[in-house]
Amino acid sequence: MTGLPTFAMPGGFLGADGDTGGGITIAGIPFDIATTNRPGARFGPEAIRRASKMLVDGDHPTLRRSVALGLNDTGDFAIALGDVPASLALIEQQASQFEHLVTLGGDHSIALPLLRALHKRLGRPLGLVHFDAHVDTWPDSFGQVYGHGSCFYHAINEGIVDPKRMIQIGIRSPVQTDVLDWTLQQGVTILSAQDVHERGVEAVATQIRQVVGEQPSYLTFDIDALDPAFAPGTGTPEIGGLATWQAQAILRRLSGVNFAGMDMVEVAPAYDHAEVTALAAATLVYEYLALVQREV
Ligand SMILES: [Mn+2]
Repeated sequence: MTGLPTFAMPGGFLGADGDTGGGITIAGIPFDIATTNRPGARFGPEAIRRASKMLVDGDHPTLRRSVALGLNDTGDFAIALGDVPASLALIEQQASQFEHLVTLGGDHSIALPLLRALHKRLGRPLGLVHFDAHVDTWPDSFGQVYGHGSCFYHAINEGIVDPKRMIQIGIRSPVQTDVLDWTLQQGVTILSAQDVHERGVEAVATQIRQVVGEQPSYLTFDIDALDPAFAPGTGTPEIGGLATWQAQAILRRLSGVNFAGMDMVEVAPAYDHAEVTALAAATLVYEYLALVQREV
């Protein structure tokens, strides 16, 4: 093995540099003022990038080539400090410049402007594969309209996401019955964490494929879909969640899904231990990259 040891590599995700043009672009979004509980996800991008370096000392074990090849890391998006609506507008504007964007959050509110930008680019409603402990379809969070628990309420109402092609995986938090009922009435498929445990990863992957179909889809991954034992570093942890291996095994079974982008959100390093949350987030992004590169 030659070259720099992993810990000495450049600071981009998987050691990727700035824009080499085309392909897939990584961007960080250090934004967490739309959180409802513990803040801190503004430090997520930095922690995920640092943890990702350990993944580049060999080829992907099933893709059998380097996931870092041809990857760009454009750095962090600008945000408007202290201003949620202005930040969401800025995020949408910056996201619209990239063909295939993978973002490192940041809290989940960033998914709305990212989906808005992608919807404009593709000109049709998207399918959504949504890993989370929370449905994130609250009309507001304690009065905050664009809080991190409302991103998919807006995405559905704005016609950006087709709720009949939307599936949530890992859901288990307390939720008002009217919010849950509204979500189901839109046609969203909800798989609880218990469903995943009881049915197994193969059945879950099959159902994801059936729901999103062949049209373009987006992957949004709230790290709190994982159990706090595997991902303590997040703002709103809920017990009974997915094991890291389950999330990885489900993702690896989604080859062929027409993914047009991804975000990894809610990694809050201040509550992490031994970087396990950051490493889980980095590795799941790595699995997504391997998945979409398989289609090239
Ligand atoms: Mn969540």
